[in-house]
Amino acid sequence: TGFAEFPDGFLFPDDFLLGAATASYQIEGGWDADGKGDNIWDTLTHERPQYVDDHSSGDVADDSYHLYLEDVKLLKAMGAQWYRFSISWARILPEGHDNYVNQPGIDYYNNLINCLLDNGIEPMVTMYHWDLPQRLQDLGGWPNWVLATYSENYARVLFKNFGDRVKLWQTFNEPQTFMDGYCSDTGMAPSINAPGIGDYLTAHTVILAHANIYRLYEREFKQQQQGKVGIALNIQWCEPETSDDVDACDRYYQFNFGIFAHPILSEEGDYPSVENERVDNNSAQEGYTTSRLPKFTQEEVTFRKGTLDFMGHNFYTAVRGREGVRGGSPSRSRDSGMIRFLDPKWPGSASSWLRVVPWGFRNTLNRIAKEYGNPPVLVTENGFSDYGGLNDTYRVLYYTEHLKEMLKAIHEDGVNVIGYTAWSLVDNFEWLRGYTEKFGVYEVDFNDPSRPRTPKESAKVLTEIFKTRRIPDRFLD
Ligand code: PNW
Repeated sequence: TGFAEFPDGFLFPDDFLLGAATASYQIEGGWDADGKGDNIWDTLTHERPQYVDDHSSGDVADDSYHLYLEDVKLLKAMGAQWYRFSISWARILPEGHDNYVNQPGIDYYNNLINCLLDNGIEPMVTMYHWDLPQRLQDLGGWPNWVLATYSENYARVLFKNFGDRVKLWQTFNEPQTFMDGYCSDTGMAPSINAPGIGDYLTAHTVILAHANIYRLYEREFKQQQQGKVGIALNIQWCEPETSDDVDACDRYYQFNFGIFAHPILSEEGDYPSVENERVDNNSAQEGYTTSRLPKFTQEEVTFRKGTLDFMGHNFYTAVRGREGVRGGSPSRSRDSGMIRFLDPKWPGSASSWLRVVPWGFRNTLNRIAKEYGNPPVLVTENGFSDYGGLNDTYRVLYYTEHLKEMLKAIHEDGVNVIGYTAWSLVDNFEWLRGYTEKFGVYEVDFNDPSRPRTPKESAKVLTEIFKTRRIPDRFLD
């Protein structure tokens, strides 16, 4: 039975949450306001501005540190039921440690959270969206396992101060992406060139930290606060080049999604076996006495298994994959033994990596459901980049096509997706691309000190969808 025959299938389930997302460094500005400490993106943009396409920074960005009331107005106007934002660690703990809490930072997020709740919008907090306090980077950053303890201490401050009102928590945003900050000296902050080593050490610490934070919540807060804790993992759908390349795509998935999901959700509670085997073998061949992929103790495995109330998933695009070895020695790419490339037939965007492949979304949601026992999934990012303009026809199509694929996964395939936030509420600092690529559904004028926000066509269509809770007929085939 074709979906088109069941237009009601394009309705959102009654309790399904619809909203939008942002992240602290990308929108807040106020980089040194009221006692905030430096983080690794302050350092990168100030010391190595040439790394960013337009040599810009998040010093002011959308100035949401001062204009958060405007952001809440936009959300309210859209009919958003929830808002996913992240907390800047160094705004709360300028030194990274919990010995000193910066009260103006606490006040800022209290004001934002209270304003959201006053407007009937449920807050979801991401604890870490890539802006590590510089003081912790000075100690080695994520490759240093002591950060699994320090991030638990940071999380305790957040639960204590905000947990009476915040019920949805994500520990980490896209560790697959920010681990790249430790495998290239021209990449994401902190741009440390240790491929095939720094990235795995980062992943290891993040997995330990995630479990620490989940168990901390369980021990000290959950009974009283009744919230949920998850993590946001991204993955591109991998479409095999030929039927001989299915395994290559499977390894792509295991090396980039399984690396985090498997230790948390699988029966073994370990890295995917194919990853353990390949990295151990390559390491030995390369002359390393110790595998570049760290090992978990049995105690850690037991402690960690099942530390997830929902799976956060960020979906943007797809790649094609085939068997083959590419990448320096050592590197994660070489370890995975697959070659990824982009299909020129897939429509593009302003971002070199972002091709529009909506069916990949349905496939990915099905894959997650199958592999991990159909956990509740919150889609916490999905969006499209262009170079700006209010008539963002391609963004409108991106959203409507992806929402349709997601609804098929829900209604036809039985995948347990329970919420969705569009990336992003507003145009913002797009990391190494600066302000050259736009992801917002609201346009922001970065040349105007008051940073006015203007709805694009996509904001209007999402408003219609959020309010009618269905895909408008004109977007149905
Ligand atoms: C996400 N990919 O990063 C981040 O969470 C956001 O902060 C960012 O602004 C947004 O997507 C757009 O880039 C991604 O290669 C980076 O598939 C790369 C990919 C996906 C997400």
